[in-house]
Amino acid sequence: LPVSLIGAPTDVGAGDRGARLGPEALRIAGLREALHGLGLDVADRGNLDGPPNPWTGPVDGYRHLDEVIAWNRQVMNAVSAELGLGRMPILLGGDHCLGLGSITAVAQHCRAHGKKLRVLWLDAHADFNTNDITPSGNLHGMPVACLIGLGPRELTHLGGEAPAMQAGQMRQIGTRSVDAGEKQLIRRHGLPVYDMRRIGDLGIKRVMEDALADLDEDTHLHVSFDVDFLDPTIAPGVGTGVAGGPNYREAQLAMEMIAESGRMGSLDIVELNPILDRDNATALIAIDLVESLFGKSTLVRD
Ligand code: DIR
Ligand code: MN
Ligand code: MN
Ligand code: MN
Repeated sequence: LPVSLIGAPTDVGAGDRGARLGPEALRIAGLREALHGLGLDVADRGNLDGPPNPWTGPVDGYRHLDEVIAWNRQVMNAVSAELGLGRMPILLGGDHCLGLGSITAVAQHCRAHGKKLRVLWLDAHADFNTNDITPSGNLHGMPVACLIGLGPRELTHLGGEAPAMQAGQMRQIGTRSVDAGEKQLIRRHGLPVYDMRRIGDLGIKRVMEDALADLDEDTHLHVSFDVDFLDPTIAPGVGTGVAGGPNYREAQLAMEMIAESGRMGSLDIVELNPILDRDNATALIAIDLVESLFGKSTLVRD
């Protein structure tokens, strides 16, 4: 499948500024060249345009709601356009509020083509807050709630119909920071979460086998890769790093197993914050893992 890079240089949904530089950091670290080196047809569509970050406080439990809506519309339209061309969109964030626009577009594409949707949410956080339970008002902590229909109408109905997906179509992996209200909401909605405790119990291999179970030829797999999924000792360039994440080998095995499923149809790479990074090391490790996602392996395997 040919792939298209879409930059969305914004941090309107985050609690720290700097994720707006994520797309350039990934380009400078050689994302296009790495994918090209795997034999892929890669087009870089450049960056989307949207409102600046007003850097103001929460209103009704939301920070920068209008700006988050505007950026997500841009992302949804750009991702839709690439899917319509038969290309695989790779969203370069930007903060994780943009996962809403990206996945809304993917869900519409699946509906139109009678495909099943599975979303892998690789993240230290559940991103399942709503305005009445959020500790911060930051919308990068709310996209999963919006996707299943909990949130402001402009976000839950971004694609016209709501919800874009059901909780049961998602698998969260690597979770280790969940707010008090989020915990209750996860339980109430039966959101499938493989937290770090579960990875400790079962190992990453079993967890990925479970998360990738029951995919068939008609399944579109969307991977939403929040770079803070990784342990902060190997990926310091993020705004909200949390100790106790997957190490390099666990992350690489997870990515290789996703590649082996053969079902990935779209990808987000979000929350990279070069301002907080050391020598662009987090962009480099993200690219290394994305190569694994696209099938790079040490040996020929069959
Ligand atoms: C926290 C932090 N749960 C919040 N969230 C995220 O503010 O809602 N950090 N997503 O990356
Ligand atoms: Mn398709
Ligand atoms: Mn996230
Ligand atoms: Mn996160």
